[in-house]
Amino acid sequence: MITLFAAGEGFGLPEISPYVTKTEVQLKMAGLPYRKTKGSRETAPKGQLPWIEDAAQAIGDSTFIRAHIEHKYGVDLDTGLSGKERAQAWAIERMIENQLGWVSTYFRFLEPRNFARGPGRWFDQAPEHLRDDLRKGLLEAVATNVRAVGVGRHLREEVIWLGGLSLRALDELLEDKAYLMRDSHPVGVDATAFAMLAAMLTPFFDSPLRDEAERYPRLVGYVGRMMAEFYPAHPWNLRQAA
Ligand SMILES: N[C@@H](CCC(=O)N[C@@H](CS)C(=O)NCC(=O)O)C(=O)O
Repeated sequence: MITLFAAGEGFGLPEISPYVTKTEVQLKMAGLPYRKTKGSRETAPKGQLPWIEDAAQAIGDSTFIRAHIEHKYGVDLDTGLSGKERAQAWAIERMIENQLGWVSTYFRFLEPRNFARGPGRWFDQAPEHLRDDLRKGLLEAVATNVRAVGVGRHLREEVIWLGGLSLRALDELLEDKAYLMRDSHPVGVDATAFAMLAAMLTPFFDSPLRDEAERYPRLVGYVGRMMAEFYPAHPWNLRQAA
C-alpha cells in the first residue's frame, strides 16, 4: 500500500501543507488505498513534503507523485479533458503553486501574529533553550525563499494586490461551474486549487488574503464543496452547514 508522508492536521485544515492536501485529494480521486503518516523533511527524497513510498520506491514532490500514480496505476486524473484543456489546467496549476502559494506563505509565515499562532508553535516541544533559535531559523529560511521568488520584495499592500489578481482569475475561470474545468466532476487541478484556497480561507489565520478570498463567494462555495466531498468528516463542513 502507498504511504503518504504528510505534515498532519492543523491550522483548522485537514492537512497543514497545501501540497500534501493536493496529493491526498489526488490519491482519493484515483481511488487508491493509502496510509498517511507524519513525515519529516530530513528523510524526504527532495527535502520537502509530500513524499510517498510505494513498494519500496520513494517519490517526492506532488507533481511527480501524481505522474507516478497515473502511470503506475493507469489512472488519468484529467479524463475527458482535451489537449487544450489539459494545457489550461497545467497553466492554472502553475499560477496557483508558483505565485499564489508564495503569497499564501507570505501571510502564513511573515505576518508575526500568524507565525506566532501557527508555524512558530511547531517547536513548542523542543528543549526550551533551543526554541527561539529554531523559530528564528525557520522564519529566516522562509523569508529568504519568499524573497528569492520575488514576492518578498514587494510592499505588503502590493503582495495583497498580487494575490487578489490570482484569486480573481480563479473566480473567473470557475464561473458558475461546480469545479474548475468541468461542472460534472473534479479533475487533477481541482485538488491543487482546493488545497491552496482552503489554506487561505481557514479562519485559523487572520489575513488580508483571507479577506480577499472571501470576496469571491463562488470560490468559498467551491472549497466547501470539495471539503465535503473529500474530507466529509472535517469540522469545516459543520461550519458551512451552520
Ligand atoms: N513543489 C513541491 C512543493 C512542496 C512544498 O513546498 N512543501 C513544503 C511544505 S508545504 C515543504 O516541505 N517545505 C519545506 C522546505 O521547503 O524546506 C511539491 O509540489 O510537492
